Amino acid sequence: PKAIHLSDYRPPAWLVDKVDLDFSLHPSQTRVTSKLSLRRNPAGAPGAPVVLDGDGLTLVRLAIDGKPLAGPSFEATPDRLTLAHPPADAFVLEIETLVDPTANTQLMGLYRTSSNYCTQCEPEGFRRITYYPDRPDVLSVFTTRVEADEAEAPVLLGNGNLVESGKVDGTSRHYAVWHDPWPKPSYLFALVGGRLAKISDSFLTRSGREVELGIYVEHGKEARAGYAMDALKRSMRWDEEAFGREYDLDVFNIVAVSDFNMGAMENKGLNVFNDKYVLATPETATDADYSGIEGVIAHEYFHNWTGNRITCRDWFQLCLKEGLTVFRDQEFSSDERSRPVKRIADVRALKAAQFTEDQGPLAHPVRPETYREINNFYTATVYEKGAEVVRMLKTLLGEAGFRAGMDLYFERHDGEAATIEDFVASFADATGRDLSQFALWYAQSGTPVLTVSGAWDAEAGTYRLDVAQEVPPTPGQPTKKPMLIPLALGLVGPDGRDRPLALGNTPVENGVVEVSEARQSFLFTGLDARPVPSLNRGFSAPVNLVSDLTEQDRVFLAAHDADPFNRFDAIQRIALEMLKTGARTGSLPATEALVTAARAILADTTLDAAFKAQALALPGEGEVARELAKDVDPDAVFAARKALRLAVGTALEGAFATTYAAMAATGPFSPDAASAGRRALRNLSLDFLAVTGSAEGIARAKAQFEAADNMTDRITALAVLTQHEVPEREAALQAFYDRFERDALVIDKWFTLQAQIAAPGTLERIKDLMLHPAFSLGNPNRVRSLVGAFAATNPTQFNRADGAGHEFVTDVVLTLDGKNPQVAARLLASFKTFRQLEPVRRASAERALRKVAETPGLSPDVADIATRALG
Ligand code: BAL
Ligand code: ZN
Repeated sequence: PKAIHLSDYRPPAWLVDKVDLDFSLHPSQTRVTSKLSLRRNPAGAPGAPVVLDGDGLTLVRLAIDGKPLAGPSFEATPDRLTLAHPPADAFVLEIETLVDPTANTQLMGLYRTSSNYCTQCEPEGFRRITYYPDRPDVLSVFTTRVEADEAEAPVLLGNGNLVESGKVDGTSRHYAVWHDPWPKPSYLFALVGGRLAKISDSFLTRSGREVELGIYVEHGKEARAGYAMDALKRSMRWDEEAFGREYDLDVFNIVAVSDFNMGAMENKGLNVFNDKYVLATPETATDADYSGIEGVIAHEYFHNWTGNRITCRDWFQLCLKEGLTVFRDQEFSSDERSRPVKRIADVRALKAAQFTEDQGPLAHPVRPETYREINNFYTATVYEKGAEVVRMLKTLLGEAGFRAGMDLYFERHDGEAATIEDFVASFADATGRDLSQFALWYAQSGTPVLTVSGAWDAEAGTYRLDVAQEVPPTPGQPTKKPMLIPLALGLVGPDGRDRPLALGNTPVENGVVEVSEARQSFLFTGLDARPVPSLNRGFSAPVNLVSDLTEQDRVFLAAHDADPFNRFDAIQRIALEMLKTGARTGSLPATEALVTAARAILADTTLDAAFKAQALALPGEGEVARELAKDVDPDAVFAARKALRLAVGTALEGAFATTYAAMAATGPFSPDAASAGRRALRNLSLDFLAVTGSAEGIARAKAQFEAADNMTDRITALAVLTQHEVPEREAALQAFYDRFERDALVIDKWFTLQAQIAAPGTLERIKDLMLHPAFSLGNPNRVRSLVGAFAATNPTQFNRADGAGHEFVTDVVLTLDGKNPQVAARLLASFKTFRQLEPVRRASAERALRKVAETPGLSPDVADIATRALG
């Protein structure tokens, strides 16, 4: 496919004032009639033809202002409908197409899932339903009539409010008409039809609108949707309080489906969800699942303003809605749970996914300037780094300045398709600040490296911080400009307390200095003793920090830093340095410093359990590899990590045993954050206590596995058992399967655990599991839980030195590409780190990628990833 460039943007030549859709649902021949009220755009190219997008469409009939159209007055191919000489500057175009939802395995457009009908239109799925100007800057008012056989689809849902429903006389069919008064782009269109159960509730907005809430699930799963409903109502209230945003329709519906490419979709008034982010009971969902549900429900709901009421001008602006909405859902979860623990979890995820992306061949700016396949840009950079950029804006402008900017953005752009420039200008205009340097965060890819060193002058009582910044080269961007980096920091005195921060006579506001030059020094004055600097507090900027802190400084910060994030970061950094040395040299350095820091954190009664669990969970193999950056031998990383786990587990055995007992549940299961934190710390202790593989450790895990009254405790115990080559492993895996075999979402966890076993037999095990009746290549959750988990979270086996892991994954990619290119491309993107591998594994990964790249007939999705990865 050819490259599309941001600089080529042109306004649409034709606008659609309203669209009336009529769907006659049928498993293989769904008839779609669309009436578009087209009007020439005064701002568009004069005299331009009408060119509508299609994708694999079959045209049945065409009419203009009611008159059938034939012959040379139009040209229709499966991928385009052109009226070279449209009759007037405004007319109604009627289009009838036929689509086959059952044959739609791409899960884009109209498709079937568990016999129900549903749609996914973002980014370019609507063109698989009917010919349309399928671009986000064409906003229209949609009215949708859906008709179906009543027995096949008793429930018929659309965007907006229900205006009419009834039976079709003399037939077994019925219909519903939905009207959405808010103009929207086609990517926010949705319909659902099927046999679904509903749980109902309601919400009263602050201005008094009564909103009917519905969550639709497969029959029998009603009892699992309660937590999602609760999260929805909390999200609706929070957006009113935190951003002044109120819901704007009489109905808000969510439908959970089991075949879905993404996590969920924010269609106006009709969110469609991967059921993984709706369904939960204590027996089937982990604490991570519960917080995932809360976060995704909030995210999709928050899109109603950031994405729907204000949408994107073009797909280059994807971060305008995604980065901002991730920021909003992170803030929501922080308010609902523990702010520091949420921040730690988010930064862990950011580093694992986004820093890794930034460091490899798929690196791209938060707002890309070119793409070949937009589906491949729903990335950690657009989403998570996009959220970090919004967070930095808030840090720079302060609470009030940030809110003023958001208010102005909503006021100016409601009902529009906006750009990043519009967004940034709202903050600049609301606060009077020049944000032109800041805007580089949207344009420059790569993670900045901030190198910091300190100089203490005892006589003058000053501490000088010398800061250098550099953004490494990334694809298409060999050189970079200095960024504006908000660096939150503290100077911690020997007593463990923060000293007041002053540069000369000027106090530092909110503890944030602004780094804006390639090299810069900050002279802090009025100090009574050499401080230890606590840098990038709260991870105020998404940078790689290189500092001259010693291991001793870090032990000190781990025990005393007033910033909880940096207490976490200090202990993690101690561990990371040990792991890097261990992986490079084959033997771990002395581990006392880590043990001391870990012991202090475990014993600190002021810290909550969730924080302790995060602080004591050693950096993952992926993070160590990313830090090593080149010639990585995943086996050496694994060995170093295992040795360090052993050292800590052995040294702190008594403390972990005490903690394990102390964190036992005291009452019935509750998914709240405090209870989840206790489970996390208890399960972390369980893991460390079993690290030697001792009979006692294994027996404890087995006992917990058998006695657990919730999925978190059961699956962690099973995870501990699967790491060890013991007879208990296979027995427990079998018992787990027998217990949950009818529950696909739980069986996904069973697939994942087996895909993660770091042993040579795993590849064969996965190949066998792909033949298991519970597995299906057609279902994205199954593919991700087995093959995706293998490629993304089992570095030793995916990167086997004999190349078998790479070859296996690319074979699956090629098989899958014919069915579902989006999921195939995602899977192939797991190769993004291959250049950091040592030469033998790097060569094997490259061979596998080349084989993909040279395969004829690839989808644009897979071709794009293969080409850029090799790039
Ligand atoms: N818009 C795609 C799914 C999401 O980010 O909400
Ligand atoms: Zn989103």
